[in-house]
Amino acid sequence: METVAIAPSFSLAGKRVWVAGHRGMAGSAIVRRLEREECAILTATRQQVDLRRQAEVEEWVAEARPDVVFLAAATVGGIHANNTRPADFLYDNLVIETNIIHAAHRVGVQKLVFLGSSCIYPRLAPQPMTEDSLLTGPLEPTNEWYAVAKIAGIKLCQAYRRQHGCDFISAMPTNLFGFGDNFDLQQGHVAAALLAKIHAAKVEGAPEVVLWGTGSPRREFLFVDDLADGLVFLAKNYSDEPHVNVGTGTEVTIRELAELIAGVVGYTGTFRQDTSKPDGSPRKLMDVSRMTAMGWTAPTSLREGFAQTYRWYVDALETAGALRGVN
Ligand code: GFB
Repeated sequence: METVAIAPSFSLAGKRVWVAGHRGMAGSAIVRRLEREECAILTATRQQVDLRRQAEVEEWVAEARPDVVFLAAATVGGIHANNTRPADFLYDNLVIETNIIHAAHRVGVQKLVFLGSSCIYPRLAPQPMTEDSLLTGPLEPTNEWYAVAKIAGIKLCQAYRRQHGCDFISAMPTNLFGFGDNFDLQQGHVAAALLAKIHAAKVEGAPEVVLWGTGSPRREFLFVDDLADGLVFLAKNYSDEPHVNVGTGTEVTIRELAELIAGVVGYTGTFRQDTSKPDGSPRKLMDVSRMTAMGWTAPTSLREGFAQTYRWYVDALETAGALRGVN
């Protein structure tokens, strides 16, 4: 097994911790996790700071003076969103990470954790994908814009570490799901889209649900609250240049995912594949031996994670329905 140097423990106690992107699925999970630490959590709304505007970011960071930053702010989406909005995915993500990383350096942030993505690896990287497979081959075309921006973020952290001695680290989450996901059928990722579609089919009594692509691509899914726990673990225990994969090390086909979600939702209809829609990467499975060697593994099973997410989703629909009734 790989050995990874555990850094002398970095304490969050008494620190001012900025979660950039706290309204998003990953950012809000990080806030939930940090509530168990003895730190002050800082957040900024979009009205307070447009993270794409350098002057606004620098001004806010200079005033807020965070000691620690979790950089979870990003323009994200599923395969269709990535494929059809390449400028948003490249521009927004490059500029957000550049502004925050540079501002963090200027005010002397003690620790910054940058969030990347498993799509940084080559489309046909050997599986499971080790951190070392970065930049060894061509990217998956449906999300290369997002991937290029995230690779730049890793390199920014490494460059500021080398040139300025900043303790900036990068974590690469695998495909995520959980509370606060984007359940939009066009823009969302597969996990949220299938949960929403399968729930709607159950409620409407529809006999079948359409899945995009062939159903055979393989993906790894991590419950977002487990991701947040892994990120806090890394903030405390890791301080080095290489980025670190955060996943479960297990995978399912898209078809198996649909069947698992149907079991959670209680849907008994069938699935039809729409092969006019893209498959994307044939397989994306993380090698998580660096995290495992440091002593962290994801605690929540796929079924339990989806059961919790489904309960959250039904509650959110009911709350939205009740609010519509009031207004
Ligand atoms: O999560 P997802 O949209 O993106 O999953 P990626 C796409 C896979 O799920 C493809 C299939 O194989 C699709 O054909 N699929 C089946 C569906 N039904 C659906 C559906 O209703 N909606 C969606 N969205 N897909 C993402 C990147 O790639 O990986 C992100 O787009 C990020 O930027 C993430 O990097 C980690 O897994 O292909």
